[in-house]
Amino acid sequence: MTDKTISKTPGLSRRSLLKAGFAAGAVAGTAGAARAAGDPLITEIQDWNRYLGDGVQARPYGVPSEFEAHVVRRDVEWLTASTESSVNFTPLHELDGIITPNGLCFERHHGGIADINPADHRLMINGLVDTPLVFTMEDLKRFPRENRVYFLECAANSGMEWRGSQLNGCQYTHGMVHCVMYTGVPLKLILEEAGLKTNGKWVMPEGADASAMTRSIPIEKALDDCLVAFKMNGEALRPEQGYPLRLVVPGWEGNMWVKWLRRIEVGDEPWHQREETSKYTDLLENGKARRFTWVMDPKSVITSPSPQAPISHGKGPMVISGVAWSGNGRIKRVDVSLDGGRNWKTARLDGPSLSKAMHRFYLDIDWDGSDMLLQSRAMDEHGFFQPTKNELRAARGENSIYHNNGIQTWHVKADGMVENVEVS
Ligand SMILES: Nc1nc2c(c(=O)[nH]1)N[C@H]1C(S)=C(S)[C@@H](COP(=O)(O)O)O[C@H]1N2
Ligand SMILES: [Mo]
Repeated sequence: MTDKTISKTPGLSRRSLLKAGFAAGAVAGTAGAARAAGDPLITEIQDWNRYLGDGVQARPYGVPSEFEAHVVRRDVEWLTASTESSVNFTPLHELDGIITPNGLCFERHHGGIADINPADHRLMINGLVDTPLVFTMEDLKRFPRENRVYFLECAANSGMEWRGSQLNGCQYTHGMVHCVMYTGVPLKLILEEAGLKTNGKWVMPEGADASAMTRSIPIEKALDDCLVAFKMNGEALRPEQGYPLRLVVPGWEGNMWVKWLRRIEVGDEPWHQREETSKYTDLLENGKARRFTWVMDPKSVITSPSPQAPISHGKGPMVISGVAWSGNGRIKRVDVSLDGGRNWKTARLDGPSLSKAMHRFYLDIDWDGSDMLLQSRAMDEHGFFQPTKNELRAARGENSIYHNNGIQTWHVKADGMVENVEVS
């Protein structure tokens, strides 16, 4: 193969889909090359070995090492008109395992981060209930609570890639997703406390922020696995994630996970709010929009190597790593291709396999130093597969932004650098 078989698309206007035609062979190598004799890091005493370090009062709330300062959420300036109604992205290429650290969870808000004293926060339940109720945070913490690990993905994740490969890094192409452990009260218990009327078929959560985010959720989902959560990864929700209270809607698009949750109305039909009509619907080729696309379909991405995480060690043993998730349940299998989708190997899933949570996969290879077209393809426990981007475009056209779960391709070059490309 030559470089001509691959297209790097700098803008949305130009898309060239070309043929991938090579196979990366496996050649044995060694990961631990012999280090030069007389390395001063071995033979000399270093400062950190000679002097005392900080004491226990130096860091009342711990932060990462100064050498990890590059591991941060990043935004794309041209993407949104203001920083208050905007988004930044999880640095997936720097993470491992399945849990996203709280300070690295991508943020998406429509009216900035609400600043709420929990003592002043209330949750109201009204509408088609026997007894409208208002809870304080303290009241909510007297209900039985649960701990659950779930991914949250914005429906617009990968939306900029619909018409061709554009952004160079999985942080930007796939970073509108995070996965944490929530502690919260099942929404069912709170609705039962108020007493659902028999014609109560929908709920509408509302946020206390300047955008007053509102969405319609069918009662079956509300009574199934939704949580009213106050903790993430064991500590209070971060302000960015809805402190002091957010709704957790497992497996469904992030927009429904209302942050700074202050009210839940029960009704007999959906409300058709802005965020479920003009936004967060998928405009099809025939001009009609898909209504209520709640579930996030199976998706995966290779996080390393990737454009922001090139190969720096040369050929030989290496770890290909990535994440996969599905709003339908567990991930059953992830396949990885080194040759743009012609041949597939089954990756190794590692770590907990939890329903509607992120899964970690690895493929351990011997890299022969030649070009690779890396792809990953997730399958969930119900047999749903990730489509290719062209299959997705054939089914839904190119007007859409939301729900792009197409297979991503990374072009790894002989020098280890990686580019976002498309193949066909
Ligand atoms: N109150 C409120 N809730 C909100 C939003 C918002 O702007 N206001 N944004 C929604 C969107 S579009 C997404 S994708 C998720 C993002 O959650 P995160 O900021 O924890 O990543 O929150 C949702 N809940
Ligand atoms: Mo979103």
